[in-house]
Amino acid sequence: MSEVVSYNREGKIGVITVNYPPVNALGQAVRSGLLAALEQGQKDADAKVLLLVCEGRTFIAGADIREFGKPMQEPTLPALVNTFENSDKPLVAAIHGTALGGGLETALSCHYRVAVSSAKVGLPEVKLGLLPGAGGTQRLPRLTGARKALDMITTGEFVGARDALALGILDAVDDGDDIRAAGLAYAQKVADEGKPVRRVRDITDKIEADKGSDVFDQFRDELKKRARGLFSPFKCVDAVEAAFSLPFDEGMKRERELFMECMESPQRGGLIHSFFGEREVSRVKGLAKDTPVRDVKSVGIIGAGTMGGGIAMNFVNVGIPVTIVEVKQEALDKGLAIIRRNYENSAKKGKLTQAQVEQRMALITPSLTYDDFRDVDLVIEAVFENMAIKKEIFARLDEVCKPGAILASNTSTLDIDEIASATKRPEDVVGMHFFSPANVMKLLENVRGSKTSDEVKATVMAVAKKIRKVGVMVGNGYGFVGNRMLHKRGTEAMSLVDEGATPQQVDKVLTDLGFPMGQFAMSDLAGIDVGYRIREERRKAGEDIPASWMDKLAEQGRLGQKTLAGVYKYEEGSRKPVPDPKVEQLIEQFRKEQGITPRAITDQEILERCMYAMINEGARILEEGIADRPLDIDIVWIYGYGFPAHRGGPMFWADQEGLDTILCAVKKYRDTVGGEQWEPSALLEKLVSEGRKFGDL
Ligand code: T1G
Repeated sequence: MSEVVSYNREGKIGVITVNYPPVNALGQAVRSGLLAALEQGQKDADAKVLLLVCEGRTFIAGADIREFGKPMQEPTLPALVNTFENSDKPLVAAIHGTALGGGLETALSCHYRVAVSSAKVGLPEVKLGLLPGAGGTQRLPRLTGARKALDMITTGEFVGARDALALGILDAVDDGDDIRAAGLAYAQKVADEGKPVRRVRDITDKIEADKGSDVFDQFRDELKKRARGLFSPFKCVDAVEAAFSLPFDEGMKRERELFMECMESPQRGGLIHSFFGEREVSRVKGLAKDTPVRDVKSVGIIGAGTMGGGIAMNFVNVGIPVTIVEVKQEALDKGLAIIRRNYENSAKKGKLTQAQVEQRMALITPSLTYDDFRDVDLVIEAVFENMAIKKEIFARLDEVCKPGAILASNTSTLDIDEIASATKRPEDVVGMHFFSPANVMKLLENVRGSKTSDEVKATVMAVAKKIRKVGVMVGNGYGFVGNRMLHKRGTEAMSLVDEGATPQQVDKVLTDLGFPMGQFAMSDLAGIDVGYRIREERRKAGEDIPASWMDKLAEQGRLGQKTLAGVYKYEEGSRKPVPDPKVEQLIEQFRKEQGITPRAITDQEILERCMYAMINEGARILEEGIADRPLDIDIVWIYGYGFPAHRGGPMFWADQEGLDTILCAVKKYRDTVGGEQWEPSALLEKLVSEGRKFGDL
């Protein structure tokens, strides 16, 4: 018998138990173990009914993703589930935790399914650039009908046990939390009542009901909007449609063909890289697993503006009380009013009850004095980017906060060490860079200063997990990882427009690549004044920052979406960027003043200059150790800057593009465009000369 699957009998019930931590994934050992256990159960004359149950925290959470891309080993999953379904003894699946992907498909090949009420089921393969490849697209619609099956399979969203019961996916839900007992009781009932083998493949009423329906085309149209540029969601619809147009076995064949097409798509590689990357970034290089973590049971926030308010919501959302300090009462009132409005909007959408709104608002204490920070465990400063003001604040925090309190800055560019130098406890100072809107964006760029202690680093990574953010630890340097690379892309985007491109041409190249919005639409969202103030700060600091047509927009009060005019113009109540002839005139005027003769610029040049400048900078960031691994950069960009996850992030994408191609282009632009951003990174040169990739680092 295999180590990971066991068989025993309890009375008339043959019990097949999977125990393969952490999530009982269907690796080769589990698949062959299941097959052997099923065979044993078949042969066990005293076993009238068979029960499939799992040890640990969850039922099978899918195929073993780590096996993808490697040669497929027998038994294959489709063969296994068909063998299960063909069992001539009733098979019951007992589900706890999450029955996902191949796990749910295995349960669907059983004849009855029972779950504890806390369980969830789902077919999230589409999130990995795949589709359910072991019968999920053929069996699920036989239970739920076309629309619900399409919804579950094209979104990958999980469904709770009670809803799954209502949908016919489950046969029973047990209110207890002992899945083995619940499974045995249900299997006993099947045995006692002599319930027959019931194969999902034979259930056709829902198939007949939706045969020839236009729901498939409706989903294709809808996916054109919500899955723009993605490959597998459309294949999911094709596969489910096959269940309504082909006999079962041919439908299974069609599913396999479509599954293999998804497997071969580069998007699968990008999405799986993102899946594991999101988990890997939580393991910080050089930080021991058992590094002590401080308790963070109360938080202080300085500034009730857009960032401060959003940051506060993250903590009260998980029940951590927050004290917000502002300089003036009206700023405080305005900030809290925005937070309340955000929650009430969620309540209007049914995402929160009014009681939950009040409960969260009750966890926020407005204040006008730092003294109210004396007992908090963590303080996050979220005021606008001015070093002098930030140092003043940290000096004050140093006086009032208790020993052991963590002092964090939400700065998006400034030097953490310089901020820390304003205190006598630089080891307790760290950057916690949230992204706007802070209550929505998943990324938290945690910035270690040169003196930040391991305990503080481990604590802010744990805080990220606690407030449901993807935390990435990065080093201290201008713009850290994300903004530093964004700045290079921005510089190239600006130059491309100076030289002849239009803002909308540049933005279209980026949205065609898969970004939710382009460089200039993003500037309009963030506010033209934000970039303008940073440039003015740097000019005041003596840096030679050239004039730009963007400054003229700011000086004319075209600050972006908030003034319904920036690089684009906006209709009242709409976020849709509309090219504005006035801006084109302004840019033409600017070119004249700069003596620039515009030229035709290709989309390929725009792609190369915007993306390769970022990647060259990403390589420098790795050289300097500001990012420990290429995947840290990838996850920062996917969760903080909308880099399309199906391309795996900038460094993963660069490997797909070919580092030699990129280096060649970098050198071309060094010689033609110029600028320090086109000096090839030593790391990039080294990898190319050794025929290696970022993925090899
Ligand atoms: N394969 C391999 N490893 C997996 C895994 C999987 N399916 N799921 C999780 N892990 C690892 C994960 O990397 C982490 O490892 C640890 O388990 C805990 O995960 C034919 C083709 C189950 C909801 O897409 O959504 O079936 O970092 O940190 O927050 O149709 O993991 O500790 O080393 O995420 O509690 C379909 C993916 C596969 C589910 C648990 N299944 N997993 O969340 O813990 S494709 C999925 C999840 C398929 C068939 C097809 C979540 C979770 P480490 P975690 P969690």
